[in-house]
Amino acid sequence: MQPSGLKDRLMRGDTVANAWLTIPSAFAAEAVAHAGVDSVTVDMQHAPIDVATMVTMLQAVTAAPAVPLVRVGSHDPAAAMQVLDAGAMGVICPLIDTPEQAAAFVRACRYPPEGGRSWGPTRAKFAHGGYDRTVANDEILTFAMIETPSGLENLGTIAQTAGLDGLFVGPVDLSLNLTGQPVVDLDSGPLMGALEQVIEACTTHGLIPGVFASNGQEAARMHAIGFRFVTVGADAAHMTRGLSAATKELKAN
Ligand code: 3PY
Ligand code: MG
Repeated sequence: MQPSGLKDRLMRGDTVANAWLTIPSAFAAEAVAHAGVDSVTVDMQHAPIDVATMVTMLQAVTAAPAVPLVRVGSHDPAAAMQVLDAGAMGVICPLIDTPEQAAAFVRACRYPPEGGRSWGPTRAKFAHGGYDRTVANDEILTFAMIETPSGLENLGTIAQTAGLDGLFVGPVDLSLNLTGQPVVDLDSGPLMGALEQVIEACTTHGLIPGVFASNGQEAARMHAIGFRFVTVGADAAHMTRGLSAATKELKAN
């Protein structure tokens, strides 16, 4: 099994640019994976992407110089196991509120004796040049999403979960929970304090600090406060912004 190198880079302290896929299309995934990003995450939580389409998207990413990851839609251990068997090299799990949920998530991503992942890397073995229990346990990235008041409250214990690699902030849900609005405001309000708490928990417990950002400017600000696994935006949003700017440019002349 070929290591992806992504975990190693993150553990060494590198910053990684991650793109977010919401369009259910292998071609869109391929284009995004060639944009110079280090990793690409297929979003199975909010995007209209079914399992069969997700497989074609992972295939497209695997053929490009970017590492394929998936955000699963639920805490069901079967969801994490299925995307790993399909070839994801890491899993982001939404809405982690408790250390028990974090432990169950990590357990689904690690083969025994470290965890309870069932053997069956049906596509992963072709995608990664074979599949090996110990290499997979070392290489597969696990990110628990912090995006609720309970997640924030339990940060200290969630961060101590054995086998967890990183915390990944969902700033939109976190803002919705903290302010009543799904609006990311880094300049006023409680979000910045919450982000700093997550960075501190990662520093204390040796975890990778990850976050979603919707554009380059926001990503740069997240990086400046300490996040190193940084999403630089989602496919559909970048497409809309680019085309909208081009249309405005045309019509301004
Ligand atoms: C959030 O910001 O809540 C996310 O889940 C990012 O996709
Ligand atoms: Mg969210």
